[in-house]
Amino acid sequence: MDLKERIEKLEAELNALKELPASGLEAFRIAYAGKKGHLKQLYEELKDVPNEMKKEVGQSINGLRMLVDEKIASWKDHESSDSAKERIDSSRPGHSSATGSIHPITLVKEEIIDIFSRIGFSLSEGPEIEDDWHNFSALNFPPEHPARDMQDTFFVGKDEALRTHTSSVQVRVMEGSQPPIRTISPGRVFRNEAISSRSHCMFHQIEGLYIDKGVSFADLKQTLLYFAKEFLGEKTDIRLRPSYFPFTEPSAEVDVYWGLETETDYRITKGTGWLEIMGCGMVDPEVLKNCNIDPEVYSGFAFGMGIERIAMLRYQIPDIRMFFENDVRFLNQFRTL
Ligand code: 2U9
Repeated sequence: MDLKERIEKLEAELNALKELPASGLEAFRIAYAGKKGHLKQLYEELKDVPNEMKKEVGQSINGLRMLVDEKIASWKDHESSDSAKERIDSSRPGHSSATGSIHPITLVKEEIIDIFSRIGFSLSEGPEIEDDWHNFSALNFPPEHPARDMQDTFFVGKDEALRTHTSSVQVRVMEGSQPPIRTISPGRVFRNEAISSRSHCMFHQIEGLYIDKGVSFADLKQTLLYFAKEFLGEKTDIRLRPSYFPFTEPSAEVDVYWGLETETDYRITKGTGWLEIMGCGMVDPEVLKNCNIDPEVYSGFAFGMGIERIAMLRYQIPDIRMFFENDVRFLNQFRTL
């Protein structure tokens, strides 16, 4: 076989070779492009080709060399991706993804729900957009009460507004069932107020309601004392100061004894040692009547607290706005997972 024929044969062989031969890439490279490979041999023999044919034969060998280079390059890509797969080290530690933390409002809310559920309170929730009846009228707010004003309430329609308290949920519970009723309602409420470090236009409340035959003010005091001791410790004491709400009569503000040991105690209790944590009272007979419960047969108490206020005291958070900024440096401090 002369040189030209051998070149053509090798070219045909290479063109027919679609897959990397089983012997592997290095064996192929040595056979074709190695020191003693086909190409080397052909270039050696080119020396003896008569001058007038050298150019043509030389170009054929160059073409063959390009074909070999192309094959090696394409199989190299293949081989490196295959061997990368083989090189996966399954003993290496995996990537850990960041886990979230539970929001302090949720932590405090769940703790309060837990304490009341231990003495038989059930959970009730309701809509954030309420009508005038459930948010105001059923709760004995007189027609001219300032809370009904645009300046205090966010209206979303003629008769609908964002609820200003979760009492509206409890009106719905009373309308839908007869006593005994023992329920607590946590949720978001909205008030058209200027935002500051102490108040926000959106915050969370948790309210309780207990209606049955013979429920008295003594039951209210004892229930709230139980809550204060469970939440703040066995030594905690409470006191009730007279107050006023349209939906309870009599009404009271509840203080816990916080202590007067540090400068902070002086500051937050205004030098008294006592700290206000919630409001309460006996449900006004008018409210019971509005919700189809006979005030001649039943009586009840109710209480309400702002969850942000309680969480600020528990975790010494100085500014209510921190709850709603979602700054991970703040949120990460409440990791319970
Ligand atoms: C019904 C009848 C009565 C719920 C009550 C309070 C007193 C109270 C405030 C605490 C701080 C609101 O978040 S706050 O601004 N709440 O003082 N809430 S009695 O009384 C009810 C509830 C439902 C049917």
